[in-house]
Amino acid sequence: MLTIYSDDHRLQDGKVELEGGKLVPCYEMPRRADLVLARVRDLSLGEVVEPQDFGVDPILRIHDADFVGFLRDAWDLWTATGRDFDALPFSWPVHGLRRDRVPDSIDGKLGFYSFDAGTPITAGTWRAATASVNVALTGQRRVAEGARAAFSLCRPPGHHAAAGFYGGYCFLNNAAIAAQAFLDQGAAKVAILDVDYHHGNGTQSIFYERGDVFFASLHGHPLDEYPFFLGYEEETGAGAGEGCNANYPLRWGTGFDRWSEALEAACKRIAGYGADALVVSLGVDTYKDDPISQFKLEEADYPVIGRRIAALGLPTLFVMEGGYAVEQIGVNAAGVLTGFEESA
Ligand code: OKP
Ligand code: ZN
Repeated sequence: MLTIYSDDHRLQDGKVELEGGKLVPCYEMPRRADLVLARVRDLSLGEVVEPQDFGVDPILRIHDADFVGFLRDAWDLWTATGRDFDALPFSWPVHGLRRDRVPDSIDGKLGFYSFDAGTPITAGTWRAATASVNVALTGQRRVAEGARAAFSLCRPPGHHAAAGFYGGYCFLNNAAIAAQAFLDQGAAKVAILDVDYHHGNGTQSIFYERGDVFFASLHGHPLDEYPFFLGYEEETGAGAGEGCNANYPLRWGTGFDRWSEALEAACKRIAGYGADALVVSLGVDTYKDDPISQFKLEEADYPVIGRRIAALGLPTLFVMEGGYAVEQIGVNAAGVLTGFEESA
């Protein structure tokens, strides 16, 4: 399988995130992508190529122009206030507060365009996030041109980013932008399967009222787990998108027996939808030793996931999302890909 990778991911190297009342070192670190790439090379999974530059237009097919402008300018606005450390928000326009006015203050803008304090904006964030989009789009192009599958080794991840806000280590929604690119190049319907431990709230919200993208997600139950405020089973889509959203929330402690039943159900829904292409939001933070997650998947489970996805028989783009048991991330991510290749 072809892998797409850019060294520019290193430009996103935040120092701290707010977690459980403390500022702790960022879990989402450059070494994650380095170890996935190392494993891809060790296994000789296939060629590794650099991304092409697709510019800002495919990003604007998914994200609001004001939000994209904010991400591009945020670091300059932040440093103009005399600060040279990472930018984190601290106040948000929640219930009853005004969302119809965007503050001039960079601190106000950070809160306006984010949903958590775990996602630092740094000097290199815009370049890293746009490179990650190009990694996704280069893989998408190869699949659209006839490859059975490709692996976009995206970093930073994307599935928590919505049309107009960032968070959850995500700035631009790589998987959503790639799905839209399939449609713009002639696909009638695209499915997105999100197997990351966390609910893909951004991806769901982007496509919630659309019938041309089916979104299925297996994730920690919102009653238990971040991002807490979306991802219930009863969220099935709205308007033209009614019936095109499927959530499989699973409680803390879920092991592969229960998880793979949900995968089977999600795959059956995707098979019934009749997509022309599949985008997989590939997070491996479902692993038993992940430091921020509470599922119990084991190393041997990941190739099984890949085989089940391959059985859908769809042109498939894998897009890297989460996974924070860093020393194991390469083995588990590549495990999915080799499982897929064995049965493709
Ligand atoms: C990004 B992706 C955990 C704090 C949660 C945010 C997690 C973002 C995960 N105690 N911090 O879905 O892997
Ligand atoms: Zn995750």
